[in-house]
Amino acid sequence: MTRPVDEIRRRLEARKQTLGACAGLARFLTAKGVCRQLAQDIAEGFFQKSHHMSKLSEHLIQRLNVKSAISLPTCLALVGPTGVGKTTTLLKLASFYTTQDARVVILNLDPQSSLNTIASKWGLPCLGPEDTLPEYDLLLIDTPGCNFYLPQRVEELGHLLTSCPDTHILLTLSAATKDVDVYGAIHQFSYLEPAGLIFTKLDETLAGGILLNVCQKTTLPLWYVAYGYPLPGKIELADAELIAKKILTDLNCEEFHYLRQLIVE
Ligand SMILES: Nc1nc2c(ncn2[C@@H]2O[C@H](COP(=O)(O)OP(=O)(O)OP(=O)(O)O)[C@@H](O)[C@H]2O)c(=O)[nH]1
Ligand SMILES: [Mg+2]
Repeated sequence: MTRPVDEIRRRLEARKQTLGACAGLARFLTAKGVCRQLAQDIAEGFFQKSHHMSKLSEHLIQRLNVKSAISLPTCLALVGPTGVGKTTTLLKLASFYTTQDARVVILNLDPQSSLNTIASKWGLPCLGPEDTLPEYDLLLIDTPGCNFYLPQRVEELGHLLTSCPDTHILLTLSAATKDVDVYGAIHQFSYLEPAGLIFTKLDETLAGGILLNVCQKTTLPLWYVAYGYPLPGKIELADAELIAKKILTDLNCEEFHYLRQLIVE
């Protein structure tokens, strides 16, 4: 028969192990770019329920806000900070929807962009603001990058887009940007009332957890995630399961293996 004191000792030992594993998981998530408080909440939630690794992603999935069932949109304008990959992503979207037999037309509102050259190489109609648009299923609008900390730049962009009614504006952000500037961009670009977010450059960061952080800070849903270069690269409709998997399993550092040892598989 187990003595009560041994039982207490066993429970204390088990509790200590759980606390250690919980701290390990929180550290791992933080290393993956999840902000400290959220990482702690996820780790605690995980250890309160099943400790099975396969259940971990569920704790991330429930915190991701993805646009459900994107049917073919008719008009998308990509706006965002300079260099985040708007033009590249627009071309990826053009390629993605062209392979689904949509008639894609590009409207280039950025005189600096090299979009026209690539679009013509791909046989995609690429027009300027003065041109008459042909019939299309999907109009993709590229815009110039903008220093969003200067409100007048965002307003200018708004004026540029007034000629494009019924457009879903998608704020394009790089996953490899510091959280504070991502939040800054979301705040400053809210003037344009974006419908959702695109995250690019997921291949260039260890810290995909930024997508989770952003979902806690804004109600804007994630529409697309893009990674990979050269073109046509890769673009996907945002899918919570895939994003969670990416955060948990891509580009893992040693801490992940440490974590696996702590959690019963
Ligand atoms: N690794 C990687 N590179 C990317 C991705 N998207 C874009 N890039 C690269 O990022 C750089 C900038 O991309 P652009 O598409 O020109 O960015 P932009 O937002 O249109 O830039 P501006 O129009 O100047 O504001 C280029 O070198 C692209 O090849 C991506 O998902 N992954
Ligand atoms: Mg561009």
